[in-house]
Amino acid sequence: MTADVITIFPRLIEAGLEAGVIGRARERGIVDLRVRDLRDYTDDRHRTVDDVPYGGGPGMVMKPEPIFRAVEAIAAERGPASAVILMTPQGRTLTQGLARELSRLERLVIICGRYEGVDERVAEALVTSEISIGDYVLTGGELPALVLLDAVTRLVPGVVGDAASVDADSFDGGLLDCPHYTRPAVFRGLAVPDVLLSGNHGEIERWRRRQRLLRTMARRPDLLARAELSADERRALEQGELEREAEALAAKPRAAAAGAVEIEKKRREP
Ligand code: 9D3
Repeated sequence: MTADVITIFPRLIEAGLEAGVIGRARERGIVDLRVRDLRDYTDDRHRTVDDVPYGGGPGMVMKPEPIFRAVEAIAAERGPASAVILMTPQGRTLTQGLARELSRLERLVIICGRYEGVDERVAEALVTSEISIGDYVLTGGELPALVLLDAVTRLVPGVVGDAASVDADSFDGGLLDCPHYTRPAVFRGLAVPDVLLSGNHGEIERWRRRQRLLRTMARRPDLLARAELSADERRALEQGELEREAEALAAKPRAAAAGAVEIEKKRREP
């Protein structure tokens, strides 16, 4: 897979792609990720990428010409893109399913917006998908592009060494993860659940599965409708068998910093 990111902050993108699993995948040649400085595709002395909005209003709009030239230059070098993605708050929300679809494509081009937005003709005539990463306001499309590339790249075969940990996301069927612990067995009076020290692998698997169900009920009940549950789990859920324990888990006290207490209270009593 190749991906070319068009941005006015190339160092920000480059820094985000150097570290960790993705950095290693690039070094090993499994993915070919390149950063393009939008200003390299301008033709004026000041390397101008923005202009005032037609119709007036605050802020600036990204000019279409440099973006069209950048995408066309990438196509000339790489061959035509499989998808030209614009990172924008107006896009469809990135999900694991969308990341999976994008990971199967050969050639991605990703455009990062800045300022008030991008000239609409870019969206009309160049872009194949507009994507957002969620409903909160950022200052531009660069961090969203890194989030998208992180989610997509790790799904490319060979990028994550342990295929089981990639598969877990899809096979584990839409439930939240169970709690994890490592040594020591007691830390500042906080003990690891006994079952995890028991060596009884059947019991450990059952405990983990139950924790995942309880956590999902307590924190993300919206996920349960589409989760892959056994017939017995569905039945237990519908008869409310885990309800009280999930409620107790949701109400369980966590670390309390002054400012966080009110925020977390709203989480439990929306
Ligand atoms: C304060 C400006 N807003 C006026 C209603 C519009 C606006 C323009 C540009 C809001 C955010 C941005 C910059 N954000 C992105 O380019 C962006 C983004 C985001 O802010 N949240 C989630 N996903 C994305 S993808 C691109």
